Amino acid sequence: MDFEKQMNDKVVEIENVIQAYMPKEYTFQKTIIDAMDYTMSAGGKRIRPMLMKACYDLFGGTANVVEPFMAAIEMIHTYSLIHDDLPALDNDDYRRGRKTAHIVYGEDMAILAGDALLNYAFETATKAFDLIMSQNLLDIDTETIANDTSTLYVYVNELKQRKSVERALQVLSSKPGIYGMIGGQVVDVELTGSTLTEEQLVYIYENKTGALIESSMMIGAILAGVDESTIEKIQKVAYNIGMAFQIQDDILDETSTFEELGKALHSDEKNGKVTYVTIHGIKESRNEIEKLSREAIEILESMDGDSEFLQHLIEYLIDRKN
Ligand code: GRG
Repeated sequence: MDFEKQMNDKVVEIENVIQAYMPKEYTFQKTIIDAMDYTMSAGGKRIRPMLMKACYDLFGGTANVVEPFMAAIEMIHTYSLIHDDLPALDNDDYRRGRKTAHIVYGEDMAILAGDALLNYAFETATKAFDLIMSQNLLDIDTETIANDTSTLYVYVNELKQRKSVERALQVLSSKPGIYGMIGGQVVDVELTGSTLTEEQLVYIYENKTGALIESSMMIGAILAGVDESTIEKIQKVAYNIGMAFQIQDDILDETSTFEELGKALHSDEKNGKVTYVTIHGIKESRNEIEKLSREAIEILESMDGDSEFLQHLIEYLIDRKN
């Protein structure tokens, strides 16, 4: 099957997963449910859940335990976009081809919608525990479990899955935080308008953008039950993808069109931001993207499993037009 068709099919699957996990019930707080849904349902490439699922598949995952995490990572990403567009930060009027949340719902509701999505992401991810409960083993007394090999087998298996979900939750909660995305965003905001050292620029990119990409791919691998050294390799692949993705984002900010991007161009220049492109120029930036993605593909090739889709996805990401 050609890559584009495969990718479109996967986006449809992801949209269904996201819809299944978005909140539906409300009473007096309806506005916040609408505001959350407004930016979530505006589309977006759904790269993070796609990378997560691709890693889960690559390492032999076959269950639906990954689905609440796929929805959760997109909720966290969307919260960051809503907050990033606020007047106090980038002050952008368009996102994903629509007026931004604060323009439509007001600044107060946009702040709350971002907060709500971050919180709901964790409510959603913890639903993974319900999906791995094969039966209520806690109701069976310990002696019965110990003496019955088949119950013991189910028990130990469930325990392993619980450990994976716990580990995935740790990654999901730490990567968007102060040692990840928020850390990168804080430095980005503080140093806007200043000249940056290469070290500061790398810190911003690996955290502001890279952390969520790393968490997506690591969670897919963790839930599939891989060992530590494989998690480390996947983290390195994700690191390179994150850096390349952000440099490509900088290039698109200078070279794309409003129609393709679904948001205003030259926002870095408007906000006085130094980027990889302003420091190194477009040609060198493209070479760096090429190098980072080649390295990522080489690591994937050195690993067991069929990573063809993931490799095509990396190529698509570095060549993307939006
Ligand atoms: C304000 C809490 C807070 C965090 C800000 C993610 C972020 C950190 C800001 C968003 C703006 C930005 C340029 C971030 C870098 C990561 C990036 C390129 C985001 C856009 O991701 P895409 O291209 O967007 O995947 P879609 O709309 O396709 O989901």
